[in-house]
Parts: sequence; C-alpha cells; structure tokens
Amino acid sequence: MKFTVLTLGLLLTSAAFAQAPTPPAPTTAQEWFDGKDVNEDGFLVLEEVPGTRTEGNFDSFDTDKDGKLSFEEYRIGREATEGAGGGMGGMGG
Ligand SMILES: [Ca+2]
Ligand SMILES: [Ca+2]
Repeated sequence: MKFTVLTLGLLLTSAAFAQAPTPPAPTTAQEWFDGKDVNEDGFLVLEEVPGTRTEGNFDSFDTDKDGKLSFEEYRIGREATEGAGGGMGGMGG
C-alpha cells in the first residue's frame, strides 16, 4: 500500500508549506539582552557576550564595577556608544 504513504507524504508537505513564515522582528535592547543572558539571572557577564561590542565596552558599561551588567547599565551604555556615532570604529557612521 504505497498509496497511503504517498498521500501522507503529500499531506505533510502541504502542512509545511501552509505555515506562514514569521517576519523578522527588530531586535530591541531588551530582546538582545535577554538573548545573551544565558543563565537568565538578569545580568550579563563577559562570558555571555563574546565577540560583541558589549564585550569591548564592558568596563565602561559596568558603571558600578561589580563585574556584570544589569539591563540598565547595558541600555545606557548602548545608547551612549550609538549616540557617539560609532566612535569605537564600528559602523563607520
Ligand atoms: Ca547572565
Ligand atoms: Ca554592574
């Protein structure tokens, strides 16, 4: 009874195509922060942001020098660096 298998296969294929693709959501500071906060403790440490601009700016972002970034520290730091027009040689703005 290959007919049944073939029909089932067609049904599965149709179902896959029927799913609407999810549009790419803009990454907000909060979403980026949450995505990097692997252990979900509400703070970012250096090990959680390898290869990012946040890693390079970690010391300046970490205003209370406790070795980790709260969302508030990250947000303020991010705004400061982006507002400076990419002075760290990032986007060339
Ligand atoms: Ca964390
Ligand atoms: Ca801190």
